Amino acid sequence: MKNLKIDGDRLLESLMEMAEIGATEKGGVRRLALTDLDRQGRDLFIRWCEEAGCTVSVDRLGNVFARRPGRDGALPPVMAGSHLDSQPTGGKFDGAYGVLAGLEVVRTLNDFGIETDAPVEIVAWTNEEGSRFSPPMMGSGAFAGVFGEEELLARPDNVTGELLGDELKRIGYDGAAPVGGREIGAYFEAHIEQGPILENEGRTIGVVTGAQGQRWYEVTVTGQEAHAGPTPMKLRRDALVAASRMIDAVNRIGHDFPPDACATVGFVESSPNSRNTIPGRVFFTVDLRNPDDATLAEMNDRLRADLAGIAEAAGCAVDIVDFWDFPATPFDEGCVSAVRSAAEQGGHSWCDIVSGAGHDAVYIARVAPAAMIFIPCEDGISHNEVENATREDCAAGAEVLLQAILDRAVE
Ligand code: HGY
Ligand code: MN
Ligand code: MN
Repeated sequence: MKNLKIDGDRLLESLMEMAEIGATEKGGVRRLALTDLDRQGRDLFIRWCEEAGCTVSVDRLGNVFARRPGRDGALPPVMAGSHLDSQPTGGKFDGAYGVLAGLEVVRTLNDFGIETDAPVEIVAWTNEEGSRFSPPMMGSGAFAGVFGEEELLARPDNVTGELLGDELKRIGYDGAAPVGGREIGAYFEAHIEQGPILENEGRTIGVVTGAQGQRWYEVTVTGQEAHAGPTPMKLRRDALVAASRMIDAVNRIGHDFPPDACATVGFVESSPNSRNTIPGRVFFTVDLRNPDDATLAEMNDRLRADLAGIAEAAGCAVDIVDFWDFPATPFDEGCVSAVRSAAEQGGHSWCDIVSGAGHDAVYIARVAPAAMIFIPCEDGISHNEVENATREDCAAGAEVLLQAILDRAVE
């Protein structure tokens, strides 16, 4: 079975057809979690899985599982998947590649009439991105017992306030299957790297050994609304000026803990957002990351100290809420070496790599042996409509996924 070849053209065609759902003018994808477009993507995925002979189930949080039977149905399934939801200005490959590479594995096993011992399941997790509804990785997080179902069903859309549970019902993906509570033999997730390392190193496969830790915060700066004309500069308590200094301080934290630290402010709301009123309130988010937990803790302390000092100097109040976090997460050695051997035997150039992004595999690693396979993306760009990956790299990643799955699904 070492020489099985997946069908790269078929994989790319499926990726491009999926990318038509939510296609944007600049060539990207906007398929926010639990919108009608997310429903259309799920429906298409399910149709393809059923055409490939899979049995599909949906759990109470909308996670979609497509099961290809194995010789022994009592064995825990070997699972492959990722997510179909995207960022607002997302790309064609983030998430969809891992789901459709899993489908390509099933299609290839069918082509060659291969029966595995363990069942093989492809999964599309609900709301990995955490853009419309936060925090991210909700479906996999609930499956792994990190989040409670009721807590997630009550989460509001970050802009409109619509509740996740209502949207799940509206699109018809409030499934009947229980969330989690069942064994997974092994979980593999293929994904674009979303950074520049593989491309810069000239490698086709990233053998992902783990993911860096993340901490997300919600910051509210409170000053005083006042008239932009009569209010003397020295009497102002301008929340937006204070927030802008804080945002610069966040960026400096990212630079002050080299070589791996990352620090980002991605969401900002200023009120009352009127041209001739001094802003009295600003809400913004902070995303800190580092592969080392102790350094991430230092970054946290620095963040709190810097923002408190800036607020005081500006005569404003600042409230910092710890919103969500997960520690640096190593993947299962056995699964990682299955990926490494598959890359090696497939003749693909490879290197070990730590994931800069969070992925569903990070939560599934808490309840099952898990690992990831990265492929390069053009210029390392992702969460951007220009996101791109080559047919050859997509095919190589799917082949490695196939062999890693066979390594665990065939005794
Ligand atoms: O934010 C992340 O790392 C991922 O895209 N959810
Ligand atoms: Mn992703
Ligand atoms: Mn993403």
